[in-house]
Amino acid sequence: MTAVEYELAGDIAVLTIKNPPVNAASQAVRAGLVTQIERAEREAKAVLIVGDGHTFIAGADISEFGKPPQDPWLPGVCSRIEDCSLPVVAALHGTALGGGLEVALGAHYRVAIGSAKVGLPEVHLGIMPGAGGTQRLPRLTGTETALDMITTGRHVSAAEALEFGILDKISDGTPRDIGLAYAEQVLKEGNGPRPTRDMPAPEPVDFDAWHQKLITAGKGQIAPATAVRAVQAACDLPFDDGLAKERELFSDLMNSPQREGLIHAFFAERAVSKLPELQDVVPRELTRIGVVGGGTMGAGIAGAALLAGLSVTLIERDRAAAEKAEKTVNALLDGAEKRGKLSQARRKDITAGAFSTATDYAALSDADLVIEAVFEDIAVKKEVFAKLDQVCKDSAILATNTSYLDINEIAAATSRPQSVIGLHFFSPAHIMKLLEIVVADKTAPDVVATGFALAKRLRKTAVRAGVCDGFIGNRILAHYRMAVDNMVLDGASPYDVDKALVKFGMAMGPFAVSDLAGLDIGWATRKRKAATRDPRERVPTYADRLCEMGRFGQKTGRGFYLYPDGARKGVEDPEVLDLIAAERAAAGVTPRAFSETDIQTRFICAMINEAARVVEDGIAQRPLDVDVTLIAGYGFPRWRGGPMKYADMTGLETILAHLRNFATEDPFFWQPAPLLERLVEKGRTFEDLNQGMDV
Ligand code: T1G
Ligand code: NAD
Repeated sequence: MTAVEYELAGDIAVLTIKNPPVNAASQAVRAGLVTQIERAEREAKAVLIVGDGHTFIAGADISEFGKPPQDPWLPGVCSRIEDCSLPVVAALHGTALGGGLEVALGAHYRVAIGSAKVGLPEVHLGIMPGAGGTQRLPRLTGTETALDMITTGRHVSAAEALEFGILDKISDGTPRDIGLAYAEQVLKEGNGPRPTRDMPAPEPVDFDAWHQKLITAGKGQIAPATAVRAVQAACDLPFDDGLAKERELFSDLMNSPQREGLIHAFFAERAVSKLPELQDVVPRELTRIGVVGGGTMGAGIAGAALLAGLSVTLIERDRAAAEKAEKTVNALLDGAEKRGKLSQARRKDITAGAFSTATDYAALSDADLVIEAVFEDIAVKKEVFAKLDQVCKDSAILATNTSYLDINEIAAATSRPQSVIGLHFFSPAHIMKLLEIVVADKTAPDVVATGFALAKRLRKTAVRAGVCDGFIGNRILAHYRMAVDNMVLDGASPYDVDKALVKFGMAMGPFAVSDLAGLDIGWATRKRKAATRDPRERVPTYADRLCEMGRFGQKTGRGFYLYPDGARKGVEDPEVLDLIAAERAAAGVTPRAFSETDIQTRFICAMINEAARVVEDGIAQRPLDVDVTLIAGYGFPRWRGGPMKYADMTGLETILAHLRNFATEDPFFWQPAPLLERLVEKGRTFEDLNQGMDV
């Protein structure tokens, strides 16, 4: 099979790209385009380029990144298309992204079907357009629009693309038919090639302001700001010099660790849901969802399911609580409607019965799946599951949203442990991307498969986790939290810790996160764990003092930070520093200084060390599952690829050396994970484990 098929339709050479699943511009596609353009010049009067299957071209072939480049390069291919002596039309459907849009910009005319989308999403991969996109797009759209598209990477609808001047026409029909019709019209009107490079250079804008804005907004990510300089070159330099500047900046980004991190994240996010054991397993049907408990999580889960087109019955303890939950869900739906995420028709369905509340569990008799989100108390949960087991139909799946509790114990309260699973959503549940699918000892494969199918329906990133205290994410969180708490006890200010970690790229500092989630959650966990703690463990108690003062975080207006008049961004509070100083004195600690690097190193080493244990214990199946969990649920910078990728890129021996060094102060907490020691000893990496190597 050739990657670019050639066919003569009258005077028009039709070049069809065939490289499933997304027609990525692989070496075979690039070479095929050049060969077939040359053939068309000998045999035809015009050229049409279309994609076979679902889409035009989704971009360069990402799997070739990091490997030696193979001729012909995409920039040369786009220029060759533009230099064609015949008029070239590109007809778009599906997505024309990155190098795909650049191929279309190399063509002289562009048409699309109405559902097509175009974009230059390279910044999401840590790079920028590298095949003329930064030079040709602004010539068509003007500088501001091109800067917006290139620096956000957003997908633009066909209608917008027409308005921006990217498309010449939108038509109904197959891409081949609408493309042929347009090419015939071009020939009939006697129009020849119309190279974008010959269009006037775009007008300059305040590029320094754009650059500065994107440096600040990038939180460490450099690609969007770098792309600004390439667009600037389109305004300042002749076309060929602009292309050379684009190539130089592109190569810098291609060789950056950020590109490596983001490409890892891209493939890891797709690998998490591909579990060999589920390959031939058919998920159970899902139409009706039950939710038990309509508090913070239950209401959010109900909202997420309703937004995905499922019907929901929510159970609360009494009528007043049910009405309160109904209000919360409706407010959440109002918000989604305002943001254009919910159609009026669907809203009507929801009001007409797709959503209901009840206090009697019998209302769940026909539910396909029930998700429990009641208080985090094992006795309450067991009682709820025993009741569900009685009222729900035999095929129904019973899921718990517990954050920490033992799902095997919950499953044992039912007569159907094979149908019990953990579905651990994150707050706010209708927004956060992550869903941990927690598989208990007896959970059946089709129940696991149904969890993944639900996640797909809800557009969430699902990661398989095993049962332990905190599963993947919260278990690792508890450990790195302890590392930062210890640093504060030893002399660091929580505010400096937050600043250092935001600088590292975390979405929020850990103390600001605690204030958002509520300090009472950690307090309850510390009390729960107190009885079983290893006596060698250091347990900083200053957060308990804050809780005793009623400082539970944002919801009480005071936590680690102050939130005057309902402010969402906290203000530092000297009283908290005094309280911590008093705790240090009581514990006999002489405070010492921690630099920004000290804080970042301890934080990331604690995270990696516990993550290695989580992998060794089989709680996460592969290191990449940890990476996706931390990125999608815990604000870890995507451009660093996740903690395990970060560890590989830093060098595992370096991480181990840090751990051994910290262990001289606190041997219990910093004891290196055996898996990490083995990997270093054998010269292996976490990526080797991702690839299935046994170490
Ligand atoms: N290269 C290689 N494989 C790709 C790919 C690509 N560009 N895009 C997708 N795949 C694989 C993906 O790994 C998965 O494989 C399958 O296709 C289906 O993807 C010079 C530098 C197109 C919107 O960034 O955004 O052009 O897991 O599950 O939800 O400037 O994929 O089945 O084995 O995501 O329907 C710019 C990236 C590249 C687009 C489809 N392009 N892709 O979404 O399916 S850089 C992108 C996407 C560039 C030039 C440069 C999405 C999609 P498998 P999927 P989907
Ligand atoms: P919440 O206190 O806001 O809500 C719990 C709700 O359950 C209350 O509205 C209560 O009336 C209701 N309820 C209690 N017992 C009930 C019963 N027997 N039948 C029906 N309703 C009952 O709690 P939450 O924050 O929504 O947490 C719920 C669960 O989700 C917990 O297991 C928690 O660990 C987990 N979780 C919470 C978060 C979070 O950030 N809040 C994140 C992930 C998971």
